[in-house]
Amino acid sequence: MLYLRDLAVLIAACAGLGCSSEVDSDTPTDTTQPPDPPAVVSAVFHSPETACSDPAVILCEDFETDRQSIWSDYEDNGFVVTANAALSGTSSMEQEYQLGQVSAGWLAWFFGDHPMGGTRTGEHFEEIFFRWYHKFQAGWPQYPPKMARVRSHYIGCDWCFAWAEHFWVHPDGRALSDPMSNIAAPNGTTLASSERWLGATDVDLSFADRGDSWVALEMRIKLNTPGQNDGRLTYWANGEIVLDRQNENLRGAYDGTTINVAMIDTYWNEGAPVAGLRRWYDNVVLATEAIGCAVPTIQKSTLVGQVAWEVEVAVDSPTHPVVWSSGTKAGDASEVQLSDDAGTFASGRSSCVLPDAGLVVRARHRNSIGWSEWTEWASLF
Ligand SMILES: [Ca+2]
Repeated sequence: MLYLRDLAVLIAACAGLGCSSEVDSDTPTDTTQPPDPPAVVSAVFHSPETACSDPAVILCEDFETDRQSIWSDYEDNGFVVTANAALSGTSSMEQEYQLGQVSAGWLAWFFGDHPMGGTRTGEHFEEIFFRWYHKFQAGWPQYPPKMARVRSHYIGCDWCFAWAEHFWVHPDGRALSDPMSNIAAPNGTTLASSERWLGATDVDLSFADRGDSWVALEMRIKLNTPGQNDGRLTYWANGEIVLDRQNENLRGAYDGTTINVAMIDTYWNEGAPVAGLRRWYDNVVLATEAIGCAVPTIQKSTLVGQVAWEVEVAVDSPTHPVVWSSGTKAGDASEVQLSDDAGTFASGRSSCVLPDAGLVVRARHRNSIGWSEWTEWASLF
Protein backbone atom coordinates (compact mmCIF):
# COMPACT_ATOMS: atom_id res chain seq x y z
CA MET A 1 0.00 0.00 0.00
CA LEU A 2 1.09 3.55 -0.65
CA TYR A 3 0.99 6.04 2.15
CA LEU A 4 1.17 9.67 1.16
CA ARG A 5 2.96 11.57 3.86
CA ASP A 6 1.44 14.92 3.37
CA LEU A 7 -0.89 15.89 0.56
CA ALA A 8 -0.50 19.50 1.63
CA VAL A 9 2.97 19.33 0.08
CA LEU A 10 1.41 19.25 -3.37
CA ILE A 11 -1.19 21.85 -2.58
CA ALA A 12 1.43 24.19 -1.18
CA ALA A 13 3.75 23.59 -4.12
CA CYS A 14 0.98 24.58 -6.50
CA ALA A 15 -0.28 27.59 -4.62
CA GLY A 16 2.26 30.04 -5.89
CA LEU A 17 4.32 30.64 -8.98
CA GLY A 18 4.91 27.62 -11.17
CA CYS A 19 3.78 24.35 -9.75
CA SER A 20 6.45 21.93 -8.74
CA SER A 21 6.18 18.41 -10.03
CA GLU A 22 8.20 17.19 -7.06
CA VAL A 23 5.67 15.76 -4.66
CA ASP A 24 6.95 13.68 -1.82
CA SER A 25 5.59 10.21 -1.48
CA ASP A 26 6.34 8.12 1.50
CA THR A 27 7.47 4.61 2.04
CA PRO A 28 6.54 1.99 2.84
CA THR A 29 5.09 1.04 -0.52
CA ASP A 30 3.83 -2.47 -0.88
CA THR A 31 4.81 -3.52 -4.38
CA THR A 32 3.20 -6.95 -4.07
CA GLN A 33 -0.26 -5.61 -4.89
CA PRO A 34 -1.78 -2.82 -6.98
CA PRO A 35 -1.51 0.65 -5.44
CA ASP A 36 -4.20 2.85 -3.94
CA PRO A 37 -5.56 5.52 -6.28
CA PRO A 38 -3.68 8.82 -6.55
CA ALA A 39 -4.70 11.10 -3.73
CA VAL A 40 -4.56 14.47 -5.46
CA VAL A 41 -5.61 15.39 -8.98
CA SER A 42 -5.89 19.00 -10.05
CA ALA A 43 -4.95 21.38 -12.84
CA VAL A 44 -3.10 24.69 -12.85
CA PHE A 45 -2.00 27.25 -15.41
CA HIS A 46 1.76 27.39 -15.04
CA SER A 47 3.67 30.63 -15.01
CA PRO A 48 5.15 31.37 -17.44
CA GLU A 49 2.82 29.52 -19.76
CA THR A 50 4.20 27.07 -22.29
CA ALA A 51 3.83 29.44 -25.24
CA CYS A 52 6.35 31.85 -23.72
CA SER A 53 9.26 29.60 -24.64
CA ASP A 54 8.33 29.72 -28.34
CA PRO A 55 10.72 31.87 -30.42
CA ALA A 56 7.67 33.38 -32.16
CA VAL A 57 6.67 35.06 -28.89
CA ILE A 58 7.63 38.71 -28.53
CA LEU A 59 6.49 39.14 -24.94
CA CYS A 60 4.50 37.44 -22.17
CA GLU A 61 2.92 39.08 -19.15
CA ASP A 62 0.94 37.21 -16.53
CA PHE A 63 1.45 39.67 -13.68
CA GLU A 64 3.16 37.12 -11.44
CA THR A 65 6.50 38.93 -11.27
CA ASP A 66 7.48 42.56 -11.66
CA ARG A 67 8.03 43.14 -15.38
CA GLN A 68 7.32 46.86 -15.35
CA SER A 69 10.64 47.32 -17.13
CA ILE A 70 8.89 46.14 -20.31
CA TRP A 71 5.70 48.12 -19.67
CA SER A 72 6.19 50.94 -22.14
CA ASP A 73 3.33 53.15 -21.02
CA TYR A 74 1.19 52.62 -17.96
CA GLU A 75 -1.50 54.79 -16.42
CA ASP A 76 -2.86 53.56 -13.12
CA ASN A 77 -6.23 55.25 -12.49
CA GLY A 78 -7.27 52.17 -10.56
CA PHE A 79 -5.80 49.71 -13.08
CA VAL A 80 -3.48 47.69 -10.87
CA VAL A 81 -2.06 44.24 -10.22
CA THR A 82 -4.32 42.39 -7.80
CA ALA A 83 -4.74 39.03 -6.12
CA ASN A 84 -8.54 39.23 -6.35
CA ALA A 85 -8.62 37.04 -9.48
CA ALA A 86 -6.12 35.13 -11.58
CA LEU A 87 -6.02 32.72 -14.47
CA SER A 88 -2.38 31.82 -13.87
CA GLY A 89 -0.73 31.95 -10.47
CA THR A 90 -2.25 34.39 -8.02
CA SER A 91 -2.30 37.76 -9.80
CA SER A 92 -3.93 39.63 -12.64
CA MET A 93 -4.57 43.22 -13.71
CA GLU A 94 -7.78 44.65 -12.23
CA GLN A 95 -9.87 47.73 -12.86
CA GLU A 96 -12.52 48.59 -10.30
CA TYR A 97 -14.54 51.54 -11.57
CA GLN A 98 -15.57 54.45 -9.42
CA LEU A 99 -18.95 56.05 -9.98
CA GLY A 100 -18.72 58.22 -13.10
CA GLN A 101 -15.12 57.23 -13.80
CA VAL A 102 -13.99 57.99 -17.37
CA SER A 103 -10.20 57.81 -17.54
CA ALA A 104 -9.56 54.39 -16.13
CA GLY A 105 -6.06 53.26 -16.88
CA TRP A 106 -4.12 51.51 -19.59
CA LEU A 107 -1.03 49.46 -20.21
CA ALA A 108 0.90 49.52 -23.49
CA TRP A 109 3.84 47.56 -24.82
CA PHE A 110 6.05 49.06 -27.54
CA PHE A 111 8.03 46.75 -29.79
CA GLY A 112 9.77 46.44 -33.15
CA ASP A 113 10.16 49.76 -34.97
CA HIS A 114 8.41 51.91 -32.34
CA PRO A 115 10.13 55.31 -32.28
CA MET A 116 10.53 55.16 -28.49
CA GLY A 117 12.07 51.69 -28.36
CA GLY A 118 10.60 48.70 -26.55
CA THR A 119 10.91 44.95 -27.05
CA ARG A 120 12.82 43.57 -30.08
CA THR A 121 13.77 47.05 -31.12
CA GLY A 122 14.26 47.69 -34.80
CA GLU A 123 12.40 44.67 -36.14
CA HIS A 124 9.47 45.16 -38.50
CA PHE A 125 6.27 43.26 -37.84
CA GLU A 126 3.81 42.92 -40.70
CA GLU A 127 1.59 40.42 -38.86
CA ILE A 128 0.96 40.16 -35.13
CA PHE A 129 -1.08 37.93 -32.83
CA PHE A 130 -2.12 39.53 -29.54
CA ARG A 131 -3.82 37.33 -26.96
CA TRP A 132 -5.04 37.98 -23.43
CA TYR A 133 -7.54 36.52 -20.98
CA HIS A 134 -10.28 38.78 -19.71
CA LYS A 135 -13.08 38.50 -17.18
CA PHE A 136 -15.94 40.85 -16.36
CA GLN A 137 -17.51 40.20 -12.98
CA ALA A 138 -21.19 39.22 -13.28
CA GLY A 139 -24.02 41.74 -13.38
CA TRP A 140 -22.91 44.78 -15.42
CA PRO A 141 -25.81 47.10 -16.23
CA GLN A 142 -23.81 48.22 -19.28
CA TYR A 143 -20.28 47.74 -20.51
CA PRO A 144 -17.27 50.06 -20.96
CA PRO A 145 -16.29 50.56 -24.62
CA LYS A 146 -12.56 49.96 -24.35
CA MET A 147 -10.79 46.61 -24.28
CA ALA A 148 -7.59 46.51 -26.36
CA ARG A 149 -5.94 48.10 -29.37
CA VAL A 150 -2.99 47.65 -31.73
CA ARG A 151 -1.28 50.53 -33.53
CA SER A 152 1.66 51.79 -35.51
CA HIS A 153 3.27 54.86 -33.98
CA TYR A 154 5.49 56.71 -36.39
CA ILE A 155 8.75 58.58 -36.18
CA GLY A 156 8.76 62.31 -35.52
CA CYS A 157 5.59 62.53 -33.44
CA ASP A 158 5.73 60.47 -30.27
CA TRP A 159 2.06 59.66 -29.83
CA CYS A 160 0.87 59.98 -33.42
CA PHE A 161 -0.06 56.81 -35.18
CA ALA A 162 -0.48 55.77 -38.78
CA TRP A 163 -3.41 53.47 -38.09
CA ALA A 164 -5.09 51.61 -35.22
CA GLU A 165 -7.26 48.54 -34.80
CA HIS A 166 -9.63 48.74 -31.83
CA PHE A 167 -11.17 45.79 -30.03
CA TRP A 168 -14.10 47.58 -28.50
CA VAL A 169 -17.36 46.73 -26.75
CA HIS A 170 -20.92 47.94 -27.27
CA PRO A 171 -22.79 49.14 -24.15
CA ASP A 172 -24.81 45.89 -24.22
CA GLY A 173 -21.68 43.76 -24.12
CA ARG A 174 -21.29 42.83 -27.79
CA ALA A 175 -17.73 43.11 -29.08
CA LEU A 176 -16.77 45.08 -32.18
CA SER A 177 -13.79 45.73 -34.43
CA ASP A 178 -13.32 49.41 -35.31
CA PRO A 179 -10.17 50.16 -37.36
CA MET A 180 -9.03 53.68 -38.15
CA SER A 181 -6.35 55.05 -40.45
CA ASN A 182 -4.45 58.32 -40.29
CA ILE A 183 -3.15 57.87 -43.81
CA ALA A 184 -4.79 60.81 -45.49
CA ALA A 185 -6.11 58.93 -48.51
CA PRO A 186 -6.99 55.25 -49.00
CA ASN A 187 -3.83 54.47 -50.95
CA GLY A 188 -1.79 57.45 -49.95
CA THR A 189 1.42 57.76 -47.97
CA THR A 190 0.77 61.05 -46.19
CA LEU A 191 0.50 60.80 -42.40
CA ALA A 192 -2.05 63.11 -40.82
CA SER A 193 -4.59 63.20 -38.02
CA SER A 194 -7.33 62.41 -40.48
CA GLU A 195 -9.09 59.77 -38.37
CA ARG A 196 -10.39 58.00 -41.41
CA TRP A 197 -12.59 55.33 -39.82
CA LEU A 198 -12.68 52.21 -41.95
CA GLY A 199 -15.99 50.81 -40.76
CA ALA A 200 -16.95 49.05 -37.54
CA THR A 201 -17.89 45.38 -37.64
CA ASP A 202 -19.70 43.47 -34.92
CA VAL A 203 -17.86 40.47 -33.51
CA ASP A 204 -19.67 37.19 -32.88
CA LEU A 205 -19.12 37.52 -29.15
CA SER A 206 -21.07 39.04 -26.29
CA PHE A 207 -19.61 39.52 -22.85
CA ALA A 208 -23.13 39.72 -21.46
CA ASP A 209 -23.29 35.93 -21.94
CA ARG A 210 -20.01 35.35 -20.15
CA GLY A 211 -20.28 37.15 -16.84
CA ASP A 212 -17.77 36.09 -14.22
CA SER A 213 -15.97 33.83 -16.74
CA TRP A 214 -12.49 34.10 -18.16
CA VAL A 215 -12.49 34.46 -21.95
CA ALA A 216 -9.39 33.87 -24.08
CA LEU A 217 -9.30 36.70 -26.63
CA GLU A 218 -6.89 36.90 -29.55
CA MET A 219 -6.46 39.42 -32.36
CA ARG A 220 -4.55 38.92 -35.59
CA ILE A 221 -3.48 42.10 -37.38
CA LYS A 222 -2.05 41.44 -40.84
CA LEU A 223 -1.01 44.58 -42.66
CA ASN A 224 -1.91 45.10 -46.27
CA THR A 225 0.84 45.14 -48.85
CA PRO A 226 1.40 48.89 -49.38
CA GLY A 227 -1.11 50.04 -51.95
CA GLN A 228 -3.15 46.83 -51.96
CA ASN A 229 -6.33 45.74 -50.19
CA ASP A 230 -5.00 42.49 -48.79
CA GLY A 231 -4.82 43.09 -45.05
CA ARG A 232 -6.69 40.94 -42.56
CA LEU A 233 -8.18 41.31 -39.08
CA THR A 234 -9.14 38.12 -37.26
CA TYR A 235 -10.42 37.69 -33.70
CA TRP A 236 -10.75 34.50 -31.69
CA ALA A 237 -12.67 33.88 -28.47
CA ASN A 238 -11.81 30.69 -26.59
CA GLY A 239 -10.09 29.35 -29.70
CA GLU A 240 -13.03 29.95 -32.08
CA ILE A 241 -12.95 32.57 -34.84
CA VAL A 242 -15.46 35.31 -34.03
CA LEU A 243 -14.37 37.89 -36.62
CA ASP A 244 -12.54 37.60 -39.92
CA ARG A 245 -12.20 40.79 -41.95
CA GLN A 246 -10.33 40.24 -45.20
CA ASN A 247 -9.21 42.58 -47.98
CA GLU A 248 -8.53 45.33 -45.44
CA ASN A 249 -6.37 48.39 -46.03
CA LEU A 250 -5.04 49.91 -42.80
CA ARG A 251 -1.87 51.59 -44.00
CA GLY A 252 -2.60 52.61 -47.58
CA ALA A 253 0.71 52.84 -49.41
CA TYR A 254 2.61 53.96 -46.30
CA ASP A 255 5.66 51.76 -45.83
CA GLY A 256 7.28 53.39 -42.81
CA THR A 257 6.70 51.94 -39.37
CA THR A 258 4.90 48.61 -39.03
CA ILE A 259 2.93 47.13 -36.11
CA ASN A 260 4.62 48.40 -32.96
CA VAL A 261 2.14 48.97 -30.09
CA ALA A 262 -0.21 46.60 -28.26
CA MET A 263 -2.40 47.98 -25.49
CA ILE A 264 -5.05 46.93 -22.99
CA ASP A 265 -7.17 49.76 -21.69
CA THR A 266 -10.24 50.35 -19.58
CA TYR A 267 -11.34 53.90 -20.48
CA TRP A 268 -15.09 54.49 -20.15
CA ASN A 269 -16.18 57.39 -22.37
CA GLU A 270 -19.59 57.87 -20.77
CA GLY A 271 -18.43 57.23 -17.22
CA ALA A 272 -19.15 54.19 -15.05
CA PRO A 273 -22.89 54.16 -14.21
CA VAL A 274 -22.36 52.57 -10.79
CA ALA A 275 -19.41 52.14 -8.46
CA GLY A 276 -17.48 48.94 -7.84
CA LEU A 277 -17.70 47.18 -11.21
CA ARG A 278 -14.58 45.06 -11.67
CA ARG A 279 -12.81 43.48 -14.62
CA TRP A 280 -9.55 41.55 -14.95
CA TYR A 281 -6.84 40.81 -17.54
CA ASP A 282 -4.29 37.98 -17.31
CA ASN A 283 -1.90 35.94 -19.49
CA VAL A 284 -1.08 38.50 -22.15
CA VAL A 285 1.01 37.15 -25.05
CA LEU A 286 2.22 38.91 -28.20
CA ALA A 287 3.65 36.77 -31.00
CA THR A 288 4.31 36.51 -34.71
CA GLU A 289 2.35 33.26 -34.96
CA ALA A 290 -1.07 32.18 -33.71
CA ILE A 291 -1.01 31.71 -29.94
CA GLY A 292 -4.20 29.93 -28.96
CA CYS A 293 -5.29 29.20 -25.43
CA ALA A 294 -3.10 28.68 -22.40
CA VAL A 295 -2.62 24.99 -21.62
CA PRO A 296 -3.29 23.78 -18.08
CA THR A 297 -1.20 21.09 -16.45
CA ILE A 298 -2.86 18.22 -14.58
CA GLN A 299 -1.00 16.91 -11.57
CA LYS A 300 -1.33 13.95 -9.26
CA SER A 301 0.61 12.59 -6.33
CA THR A 302 3.65 10.49 -7.11
CA LEU A 303 3.85 6.73 -6.72
CA VAL A 304 6.96 4.77 -5.79
CA GLY A 305 7.31 1.97 -8.31
CA GLN A 306 4.91 3.54 -10.80
CA VAL A 307 5.15 2.10 -14.32
CA ALA A 308 2.18 3.87 -15.94
CA TRP A 309 -0.69 6.26 -15.29
CA GLU A 310 -3.78 7.69 -16.95
CA VAL A 311 -6.02 10.76 -16.65
CA GLU A 312 -9.51 11.54 -17.90
CA VAL A 313 -11.36 14.87 -17.98
CA ALA A 314 -15.15 14.86 -18.26
CA VAL A 315 -18.22 17.03 -18.06
CA ASP A 316 -19.49 17.39 -14.51
CA SER A 317 -22.75 15.52 -15.05
CA PRO A 318 -24.11 12.18 -13.83
CA THR A 319 -22.86 10.31 -16.91
CA HIS A 320 -19.47 12.07 -17.01
CA PRO A 321 -18.95 12.15 -20.77
CA VAL A 322 -15.19 12.22 -21.30
CA VAL A 323 -13.86 15.28 -23.13
CA TRP A 324 -10.14 14.49 -22.94
CA SER A 325 -8.11 11.40 -22.21
CA SER A 326 -4.38 11.11 -21.73
CA GLY A 327 -4.41 7.43 -22.68
CA THR A 328 -1.94 5.22 -20.86
CA LYS A 329 1.27 7.07 -20.06
CA ALA A 330 4.25 4.85 -19.42
CA GLY A 331 6.73 5.85 -16.75
CA ASP A 332 6.73 7.55 -13.39
CA ALA A 333 5.61 11.09 -14.28
CA SER A 334 3.00 12.84 -12.18
CA GLU A 335 1.90 15.70 -14.43
CA VAL A 336 0.64 16.03 -17.98
CA GLN A 337 -0.47 18.91 -20.16
CA LEU A 338 -4.15 18.99 -21.04
CA SER A 339 -3.43 19.38 -24.74
CA ASP A 340 -3.81 17.86 -28.18
CA ASP A 341 -0.17 16.83 -28.02
CA ALA A 342 -0.40 14.93 -24.76
CA GLY A 343 -3.83 13.32 -25.16
CA THR A 344 -7.00 13.17 -27.18
CA PHE A 345 -10.01 15.47 -27.08
CA ALA A 346 -13.39 13.95 -27.80
CA SER A 347 -14.79 14.77 -31.21
CA GLY A 348 -16.21 18.29 -31.33
CA ARG A 349 -14.62 19.37 -28.06
CA SER A 350 -12.60 22.56 -27.98
CA SER A 351 -8.99 22.31 -26.88
CA CYS A 352 -9.44 25.64 -25.11
CA VAL A 353 -9.99 24.62 -21.49
CA LEU A 354 -11.22 27.27 -19.09
CA PRO A 355 -11.23 27.08 -15.30
CA ASP A 356 -14.98 27.66 -15.04
CA ALA A 357 -16.04 25.22 -17.77
CA GLY A 358 -17.71 22.73 -15.42
CA LEU A 359 -15.17 19.94 -15.93
CA VAL A 360 -14.03 17.20 -13.59
CA VAL A 361 -10.97 14.97 -13.59
CA ARG A 362 -9.92 11.56 -12.39
CA ALA A 363 -6.71 9.52 -12.53
CA ARG A 364 -5.28 6.11 -11.83
CA HIS A 365 -1.79 4.70 -11.82
CA ARG A 366 -0.17 1.31 -11.75
CA ASN A 367 2.87 -0.48 -10.44
CA SER A 368 4.37 -3.71 -11.71
CA ILE A 369 1.48 -5.69 -10.22
CA GLY A 370 -1.50 -3.80 -11.58
CA TRP A 371 -3.68 -0.69 -11.79
CA SER A 372 -5.15 1.20 -8.88
CA GLU A 373 -8.82 2.04 -8.89
CA TRP A 374 -9.74 5.36 -10.48
CA THR A 375 -9.99 8.32 -8.14
CA GLU A 376 -13.39 9.83 -7.56
CA TRP A 377 -14.24 12.58 -10.06
CA ALA A 378 -13.02 15.90 -8.70
CA SER A 379 -13.23 19.48 -9.90
CA LEU A 380 -10.57 20.06 -12.55
CA PHE A 381 -9.43 23.36 -11.02
CA1 LIG B 1 -1.54 35.64 -13.48
